[in-house]
Amino acid sequence: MKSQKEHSKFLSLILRHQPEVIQMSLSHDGWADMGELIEKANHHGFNFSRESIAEIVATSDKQRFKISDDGQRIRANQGHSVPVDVGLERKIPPETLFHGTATRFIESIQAQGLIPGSRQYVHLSADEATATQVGKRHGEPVVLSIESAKMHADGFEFFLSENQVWLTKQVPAECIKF
Ligand code: HQG
Repeated sequence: MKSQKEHSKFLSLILRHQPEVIQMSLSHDGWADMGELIEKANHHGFNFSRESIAEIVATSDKQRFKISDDGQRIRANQGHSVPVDVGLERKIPPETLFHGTATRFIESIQAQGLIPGSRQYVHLSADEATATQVGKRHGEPVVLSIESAKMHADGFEFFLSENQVWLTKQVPAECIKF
């Protein structure tokens, strides 16, 4: 039987990256119908119920998902590679934000700055500990300090997702402290 973590990762796959894996599509604002999701995921060996999804959403360490007020739909709060508009809140960032990455990417980041890769945005955090955890996913972690207030003054937009992840389209190398 698959673990709750495997089920959570599968929800991330469907709601952020590849809904087509189970022949679903997301609404323009990122929602998936719960009933359809449960039925189609169950055909792919993932045994979801409304109760088990509610538990994953409630216990997600990063609060990755949100269920609509009427309980009929679910979406990811951030992290998408598919082009959806979750209505992110534009916000003035703090002086400094952090980005966790791996040592093997540093040379390229020094040359290009931070780019979103397959995702819609570059992901930043307000605290260094979170950034270290994110970096560890890719290898030997390094935490970069981002001059976010300076970027904002220069016209870059910042957004804060429902689950408190800071997002921006790109970070020029000259605004990164290595
Ligand atoms: C790196 C997780 C070379 C970037 C986390 C990162 C996060 C470059 C990797 C969220 C580069 C992309 C996102 C450049 C950026 N050259 N490498 N110019 N610019 N990179 O997974 O930020 O647990 O797409 O440093 O907690 O690691 O899934 O992004 O290492 O919030 O909910 O390219 O995903 O959340 O990797 O992680 P990712 P990320 P969940």
